[in-house]
Amino acid sequence: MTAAQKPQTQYLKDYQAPDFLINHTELNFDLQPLTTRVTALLTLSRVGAKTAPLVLDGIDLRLVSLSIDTHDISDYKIVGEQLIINNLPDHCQLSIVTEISPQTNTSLEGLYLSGGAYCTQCEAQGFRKITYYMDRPDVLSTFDVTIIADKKYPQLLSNGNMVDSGETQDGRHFAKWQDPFKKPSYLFALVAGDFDVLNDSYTTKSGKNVDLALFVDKGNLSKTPHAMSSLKKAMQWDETRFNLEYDLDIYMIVAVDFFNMGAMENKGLNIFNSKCVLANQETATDKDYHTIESIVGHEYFHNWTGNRVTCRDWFQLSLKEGLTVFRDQEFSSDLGSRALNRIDAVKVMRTHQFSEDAGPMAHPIRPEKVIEMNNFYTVTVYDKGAEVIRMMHTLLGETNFQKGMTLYFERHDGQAVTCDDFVSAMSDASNINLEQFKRWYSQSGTPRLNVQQSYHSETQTFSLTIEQAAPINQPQNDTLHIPFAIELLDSKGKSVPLQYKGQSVDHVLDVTKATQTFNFDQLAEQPVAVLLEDFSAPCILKQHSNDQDLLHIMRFARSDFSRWDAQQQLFINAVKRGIASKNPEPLSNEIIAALQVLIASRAGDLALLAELLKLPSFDTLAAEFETIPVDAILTITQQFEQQIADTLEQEFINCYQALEDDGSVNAAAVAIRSLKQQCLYYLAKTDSLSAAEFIKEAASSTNMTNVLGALSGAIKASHTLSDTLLAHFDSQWRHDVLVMDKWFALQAMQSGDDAIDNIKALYEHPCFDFSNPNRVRALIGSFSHFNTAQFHRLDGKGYALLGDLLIKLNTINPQNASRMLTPFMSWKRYDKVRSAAMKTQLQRLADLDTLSDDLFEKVEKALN
Ligand code: B3K
Ligand code: ZN
Repeated sequence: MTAAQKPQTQYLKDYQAPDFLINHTELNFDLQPLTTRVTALLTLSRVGAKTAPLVLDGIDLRLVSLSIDTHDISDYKIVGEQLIINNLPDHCQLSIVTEISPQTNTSLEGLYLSGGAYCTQCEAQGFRKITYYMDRPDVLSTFDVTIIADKKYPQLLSNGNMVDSGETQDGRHFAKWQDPFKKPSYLFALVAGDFDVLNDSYTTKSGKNVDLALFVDKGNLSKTPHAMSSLKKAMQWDETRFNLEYDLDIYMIVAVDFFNMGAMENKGLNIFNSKCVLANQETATDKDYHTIESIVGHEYFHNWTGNRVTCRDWFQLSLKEGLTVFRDQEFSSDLGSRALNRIDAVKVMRTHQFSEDAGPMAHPIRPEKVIEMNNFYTVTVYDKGAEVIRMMHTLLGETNFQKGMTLYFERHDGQAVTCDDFVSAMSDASNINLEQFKRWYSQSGTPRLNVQQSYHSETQTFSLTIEQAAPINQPQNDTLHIPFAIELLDSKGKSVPLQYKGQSVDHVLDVTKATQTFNFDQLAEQPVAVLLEDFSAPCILKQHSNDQDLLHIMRFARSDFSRWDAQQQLFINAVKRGIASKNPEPLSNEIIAALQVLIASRAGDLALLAELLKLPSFDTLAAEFETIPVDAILTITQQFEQQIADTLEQEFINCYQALEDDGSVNAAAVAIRSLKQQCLYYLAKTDSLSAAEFIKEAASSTNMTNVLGALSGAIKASHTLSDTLLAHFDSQWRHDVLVMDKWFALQAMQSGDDAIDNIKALYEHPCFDFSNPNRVRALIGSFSHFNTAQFHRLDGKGYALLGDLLIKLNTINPQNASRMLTPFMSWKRYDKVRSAAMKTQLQRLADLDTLSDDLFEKVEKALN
């Protein structure tokens, strides 16, 4: 790659306000598969220097004409991906006619035609593939959009309200939409297709009627009620908890099959990946139901946190994403189990986010430099971003936090702002100083906390000394402001009041120094400390808890999250001991006994109980080691699971039989199914006849949660029933590609020497399609993330499978390629043979003549 070809890096420090505003945008689309004509009429006004040219972004566009107030313009040039126009008057109407080819656009960015419908994806910088524009989030404009298309696309949709529609003279038809709210180009959307529609309505708390419409492929109406009811729950929740109401007369969601991510919050016209909308009990699992509710909520919540107040520049992405993830997490927690939602969020942090933050793609939640913006829709910006908001919520409390939100909207409604603006609103509304706290926005890496405990019986004093150690592999490590929540338990398991010298002490300790000691007195015995309760800060906690303390916490902590956390730590300790010793000990009797008590009790939140029975994932365990001992982790976890399965077989059978699943979708039934599945997971590892019977029974159920539980349990245990069950599933579901994705994901889990060849053979399956991100992720994403033994084969065949795929995707869909690359990013953390084999694959990519910016940025970082 020559210097001229090398992708350009953009820096936050170089931000400059725009020289022009686009007060109004009129767009006219004449939709044709290979030649869609886009006419843009931009009402411009100069706000920068008199001499400044107008610089518009554009990619893959054929410029047909450029005129101003009816005169053609000649004083322009196209340099790379920019159209530069000199000598424009201070106020003018610029007309730009371009042509694009939606049918050949496989990047799924800009305007594309797939699965029989036209649709758009503009965030972050896809609008420039539609027309020349100031494609940056701080240019806000009102939009009028006219869509003309063949009648075989009966629905023509865009943002805002439909103001006109009818036939054209040549027998086609049109619709005209107006969006009264100013928005940046990334929130523009257009859809043209032939859909079934579920209509509904919602009355806001101030009495405004909002039409709701959910568009899906023909024949899918029976799979829409859950998404619609999720939307109404989200609308109501945002009114109750955040006092935020919807603002347009109509809210539309369109589900499409070809989509690069989950969904997109375009103003008034959300576009969703069909897998995040469609669900009924036969085709979707309970987990799918939960995901749909959460994503529908997330996109809806963006209407205020993202659309009404948007980002000044893309470095500020966490302003809307971190905050909106926090809001969707709270939505799920208020509606369902807070503990389980917290556990899920923390699993993501401790596995994906911590590993990103310690690897070559580490970046602060507000990145400072970017080559390809699409590479920064990361677990760091989203999930760590949400943790940062959560910490502010912990420091301020709900009342002050809501005051901060109100002030944020008072100050910034209709604006494009920065993360600093958000923190200022929070700080000003609460009178809490957040200056030091702001460092969370600029520092990458996971802070490590070393905690020492000491107890002095003479003074009945207990001390906790917390030391902030530098994150691994990260340069900057200024001392952070960390809310560190604790609970102290006495030997009977009672929570003891926190006090020192006659003053009560808040259970959230304000850690602001590099080393800080907190004292507590009036303690007649040494307490057991529950540390970083509810994961109150995204840190790695280094402590030396013994198994006795962990068992005590697991039994008595007030936080369900912390009980689960202690259980995980017990397993982690056992795995580490096992790996360190030549003759690994089995799990201790105490641990087995604790599990036995849990299963026998079948009490409390059964879904939490199911979680408590699970060993930590491979990724969780891998995070404990500098060089990941792949084989040792796999061997020891298999041994432990076999031990649990064999020792507690009868308990699992009893539990499985005692639980009655009535097939409904309420929380109690969902919890029962998840516990039954966990029992089956272990039972599949035994030769018990009951297991085979249960598997057959569940696999033939009409509830997808049960079917998938049975199949995945059987396959992971290499149960003799696996092949028959998989073949049956294929013949039963071939007509439904979303369900077949579950089958591809199961196939990806296979073991044995021929696993790679078998997986490759599935590329020929009639349902497989390289240009559909769902299919690719189901098969190869599942393989590279979850089939640890096969992906990390010592002969390198697993890596080559992914490498070959990435080379193919580099041209078809760079965004998807870049996401699929992630497992290679941590190549340096494996043993010599494996890391060399992974590096070979990265080098193959680096050597390509035409490497997309998306892959270039990650490959270059990984190799340097
Ligand atoms: N804002 C979109 C993500 C856009 C991704 C662009 N590569 C969905 C969301 O976070 O709600
Ligand atoms: Zn979002």
